Amino acid sequence: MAESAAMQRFERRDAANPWFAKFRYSTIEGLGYEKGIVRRDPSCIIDVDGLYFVWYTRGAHPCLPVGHERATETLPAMPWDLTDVWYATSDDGHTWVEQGPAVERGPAGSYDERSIFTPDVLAHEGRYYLVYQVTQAPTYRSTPESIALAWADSPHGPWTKTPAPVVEPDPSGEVDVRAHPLQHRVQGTFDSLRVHDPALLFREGRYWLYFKGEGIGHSNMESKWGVAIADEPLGPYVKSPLNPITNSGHEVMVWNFDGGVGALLTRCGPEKNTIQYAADGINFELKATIIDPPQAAGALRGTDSRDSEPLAGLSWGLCHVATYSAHYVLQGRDPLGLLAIDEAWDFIIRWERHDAAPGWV
Ligand code: AAL
Repeated sequence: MAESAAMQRFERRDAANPWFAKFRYSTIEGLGYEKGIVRRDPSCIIDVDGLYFVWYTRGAHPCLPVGHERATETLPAMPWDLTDVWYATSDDGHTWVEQGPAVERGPAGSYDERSIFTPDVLAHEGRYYLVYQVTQAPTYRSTPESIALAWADSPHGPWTKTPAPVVEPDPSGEVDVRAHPLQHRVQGTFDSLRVHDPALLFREGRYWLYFKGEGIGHSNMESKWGVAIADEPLGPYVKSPLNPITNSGHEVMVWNFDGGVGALLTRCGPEKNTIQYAADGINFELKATIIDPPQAAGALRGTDSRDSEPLAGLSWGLCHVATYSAHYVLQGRDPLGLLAIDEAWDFIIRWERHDAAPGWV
């Protein structure tokens, strides 16, 4: 019997796919909406002796972001400009207590003088590692961004920064720093302008630093991911010759599973809103197409999810609501009360994966 083109490529129902996920959202205490304060890009969450820890971008700004043309030493260009990395703790994952700064901007002239943002955390062999983005002043539309790292013996710090960034943009391409990346003189590779959204995994005895690239001569909305690998946690990190290792995805969310790496790709590219898996950490395969994933998600890290189900690394966590977030118009309803917000200060909410009622998938 003849089959339509669609049915010829149909593999399995979502309900029968262990990689398929649905998500639901709730507001949280302590890191929620607050005029004048930006909180965004939460890290993964770690459980240290029964207490949850999260790190995130935090800025106390005199006004909403003014754009790169009007930014000054005190006026932020973007929500993640003029920020530091703060941390919070929680007993239950719903009520969070903001503890204060973890890693702050460095003095004038240092590699992280302008902003520190978008952290992720790795707890490994009794030590804690934070990876995050850094910028120098002044900030223009095509100012480069790098990834730096700090380590501590306690999740409360104190944190020791590496003397230099650990991942830098690829040195290809040419653009005036004040111009838009698409007004390039010479097009560069996918990560020639900025490296973003670091996430650090330990696997096969090495440190795998996944990141998102923004390229000279490329749209910010065609983002792709790369990976840089090191034998020691503080580096040196060497970029994979197979980068970019995804063709889609925005903020990086990866987890260990069964010796390989699971990934949640959102917002950008032909494979946006998918869950993927790479048995070797590099060659990703599409496993499920999903709807309404968390934006800039951080998930509860398991101690060892190798023998559990594929999405054990994606059980619950935090994510942010930014001006572009789909959560603002969640299927025409507004369960989080977000439409009452009149100024776009980014804030953090909770997501959790949930099994839909039979018949929904
Ligand atoms: C986010 C991330 C990175 C970018 C900015 C802050 O969504 O992709 O962190 O630099 O936006």
